[in-house]
Amino acid sequence: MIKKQFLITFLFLLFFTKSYAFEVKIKVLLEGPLQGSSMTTLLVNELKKNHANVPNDAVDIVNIEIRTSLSTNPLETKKGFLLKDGSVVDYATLSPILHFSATGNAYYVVVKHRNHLPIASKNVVSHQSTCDLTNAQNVFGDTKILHGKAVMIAGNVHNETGDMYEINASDFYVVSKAKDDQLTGYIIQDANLDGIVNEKDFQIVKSNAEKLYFSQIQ
Ligand SMILES: [Ca+2]
Ligand SMILES: [Ca+2]
Repeated sequence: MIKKQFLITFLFLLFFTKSYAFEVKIKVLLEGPLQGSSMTTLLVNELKKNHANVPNDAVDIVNIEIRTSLSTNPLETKKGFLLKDGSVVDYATLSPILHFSATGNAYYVVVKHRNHLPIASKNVVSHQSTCDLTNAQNVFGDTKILHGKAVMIAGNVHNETGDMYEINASDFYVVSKAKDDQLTGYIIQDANLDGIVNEKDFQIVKSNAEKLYFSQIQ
């Protein structure tokens, strides 16, 4: 009898205290490779050299952070492949639903990329919803609009400590040198992600460095 009561109590607690892992879908665009409504996938073969299970429509790798506030450190970070339509799939499982181990109803979402400025959600994003960062209304702070969509700003090709979240003269210097050296491959100076550093990258960085774009999210 005691055992039965214990079991009922246990099941009751299990049911009513059940917590779930936070899940979210992401939509985000990178300025560099964006052409019209989708992004180019010219680095896919470079990605395949160093990563397994790379989708054929992968643009690059991004990191997705969830936070309890935009001014605090990430609670958890997940790596994903950004696809040409702006969706993000899990790096390991390729699921379009990103499963975090944190439990909770809603978090801020931050997306980071190796040579674009970070982008963040203006509000918390609910469990099992889509965080659409291509809609400027959903984006924290100033945004850049291209082809009618909010984008992550390209050209942060020099992002060492102290210079990490700003596109400035250092980025301009770094891309100028890489252009002169005609660097190719999977390299940070390739602002438009087409596998070569040339005049196109130079112009992207020059234009954004002149505007001194920076990210309030670190
Ligand atoms: Ca920089
Ligand atoms: Ca390029």
